[in-house]
Amino acid sequence: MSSDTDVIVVGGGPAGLLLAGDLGAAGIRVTVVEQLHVPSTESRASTVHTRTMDLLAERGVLDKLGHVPNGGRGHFGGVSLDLTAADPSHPFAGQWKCPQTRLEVALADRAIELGARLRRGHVLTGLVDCGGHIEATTRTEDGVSRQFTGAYLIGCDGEQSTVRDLAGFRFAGTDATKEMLRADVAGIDIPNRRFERLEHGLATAARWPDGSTRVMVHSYGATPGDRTTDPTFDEVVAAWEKVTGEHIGHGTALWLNAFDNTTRHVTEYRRGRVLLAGDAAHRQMPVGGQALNIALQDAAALGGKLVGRITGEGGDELLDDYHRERHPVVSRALTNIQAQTLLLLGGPEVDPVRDLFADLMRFPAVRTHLAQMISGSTVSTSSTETKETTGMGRLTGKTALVTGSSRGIGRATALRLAEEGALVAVHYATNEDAARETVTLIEKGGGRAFTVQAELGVPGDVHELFLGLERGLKERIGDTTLDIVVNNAGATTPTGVAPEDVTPEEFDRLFAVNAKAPFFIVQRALDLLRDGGRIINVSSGLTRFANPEQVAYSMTKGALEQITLHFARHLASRGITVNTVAPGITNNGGPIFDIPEAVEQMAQLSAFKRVGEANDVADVVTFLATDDARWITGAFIDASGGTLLG
Ligand code: NAP
Ligand code: P7Q
Repeated sequence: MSSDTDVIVVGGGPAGLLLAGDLGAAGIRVTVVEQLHVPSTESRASTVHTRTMDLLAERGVLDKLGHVPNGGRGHFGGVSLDLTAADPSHPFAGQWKCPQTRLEVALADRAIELGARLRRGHVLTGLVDCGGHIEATTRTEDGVSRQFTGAYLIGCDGEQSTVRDLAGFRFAGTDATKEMLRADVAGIDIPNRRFERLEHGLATAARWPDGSTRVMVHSYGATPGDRTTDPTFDEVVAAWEKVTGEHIGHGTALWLNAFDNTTRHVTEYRRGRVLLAGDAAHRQMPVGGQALNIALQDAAALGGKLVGRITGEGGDELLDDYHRERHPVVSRALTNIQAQTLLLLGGPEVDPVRDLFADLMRFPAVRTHLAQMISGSTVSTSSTETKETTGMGRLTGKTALVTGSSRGIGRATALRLAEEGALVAVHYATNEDAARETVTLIEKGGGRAFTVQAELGVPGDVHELFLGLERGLKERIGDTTLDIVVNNAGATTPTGVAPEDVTPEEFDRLFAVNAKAPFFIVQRALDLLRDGGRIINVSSGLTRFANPEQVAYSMTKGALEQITLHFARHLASRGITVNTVAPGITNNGGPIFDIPEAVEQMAQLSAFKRVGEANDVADVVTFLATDDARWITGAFIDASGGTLLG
């Protein structure tokens, strides 16, 4: 049997149902496949933040929820924080309480009213991207398999997402290092506790209206080990006793659960016709109740883009906008959740940080900032925006290409330029993961960047580079204007090769990557560069410091420096400056910098008796990129910590 639909949503939790309703409202045919036969009654999230309240109100869902009580003050990592600080005049300022089960019922009713089809009892077993459409195969309990076809398939299938696995999304992050146990216990009478950090761990107890008590406990240092099942009541009893001294073993466990601080985030929210939203796209520790809120905010953002795409308002760039919007926001949320986890579950060693944090939280601006981040407010939470509004970013509105910025000096430079507000093209040759990590680091800091792949030193290299660069710029700023070019990528020769042993092939390779490619990059960039632009060539102190083993490499750098001299004259009429930065030995994260004896030896070459750090050089490059360096052109800037002083 086949069932044609525009969008297949896998997972009938809050994110999938909100999305299905939004698509249905726009007249889009949507089928939700959900493995559970009946909605889950398990006790899950209940905190609803301001932005989510807005989303629910806009969709008429809030009215269907009945009374949604205020959830009182919030906290940041257990340090009390009044969330109304995000925007005290907002009608939904603060946090609100609604059990996830009730929310799911209301969202499902709405989705069905708006024409979505909800197919329960279907487990997804396969999906195939057929180019023009997606085919999904499901299996029901009685072994019947069924096919659904749709233009797009959305994985809203939670933490253990099958869609994520089947479609091959990369789920990058870190494994758990801390575990917390939770239980609802009947028949005990213990005092309520709110995130009490005691000598041996953290304890929370809250009496439910039905008389049972929700306990949560972390014994400092407790890790999940290889846990695959829920904890036993005995485990909870033992941990509770260790941390609080109270005995609860005579009670009856109604619900037992463990959670940990595994943190993962997909590197892309879209792969072809498959997109993810909610816990399928990110896993985080459930502190502060952000997961449900982030999931609903994902779904709402995706809904708008999908409607635009399917009704023909825009092309696939709309779907990539979804990734671009949500990835940085969620990355920041994951960072704040990790910080909160440390503040809550770190042992006594985090006490000074907590004290300092509590001290900082006395400042209204800090409270507002944190509360906005948690509330999902649209009010500026990104440092780029802050820089734009305060005029702090020296490169705001500018674009930059940094070749070889997957690692080392190039990565540090990309990060610094982005911190100053530039949109950065992160170029790499083969190390895609590292280049993506550079982009993620930039986005975490509130900046903007994208990757561009091209191996330099081979035929067609510069053309390839500019195809990627121009496409990336066009998608983001609508044109291909370039302000800053940093020729940083460089091939080096292994140490220990005598000048006598340099082969013609090695010599040609070095020249192709280090001199020829930068020349044609500059030539090709001339059409894109705005007047007042910047070209910065990363050479080496070895053009003025003899090291016979590096003669061929140094010759290429000598050639590179000629670009600076001649193009500085050529481009001065356009206000474009061209300069050379010459690092000495610089820690680029390579293995040699892990050997203390080698580092000690290399350090002796600098007047300051240390090796350079990538940021030492990146700061110089960044300075040259700013308007502050407008009067410097054709210069050789020694950034070697005085290595050339002799
Ligand atoms: P690195 O850590 O070795 O990284 C090299 C970067 O260049 C990577 O992003 C790499 O991309 C890219 N790259 C290398 N060969 C390439 C090719 N054929 N085509 C395209 N991209 C290529 O570099 P680094 O040590 O930071 O050095 C950066 C610049 O500073 C170089 O020009 C170097 O000569 C100069 N420099 C370095 C030192 C030092 O001590 N580190 C000293 C003086 C000057 P993948 O990741 O994809 O491979
Ligand atoms: O010694 C360098 C040096 C080197 C190397 O050792 C080997 C490597 C990492 O493969 C390539 C390399 C690139 C360089 O630019 C330098 C360098 O700049 C340098 C070295 C030793 C003493 C002074 C230097 O710059 C002033």
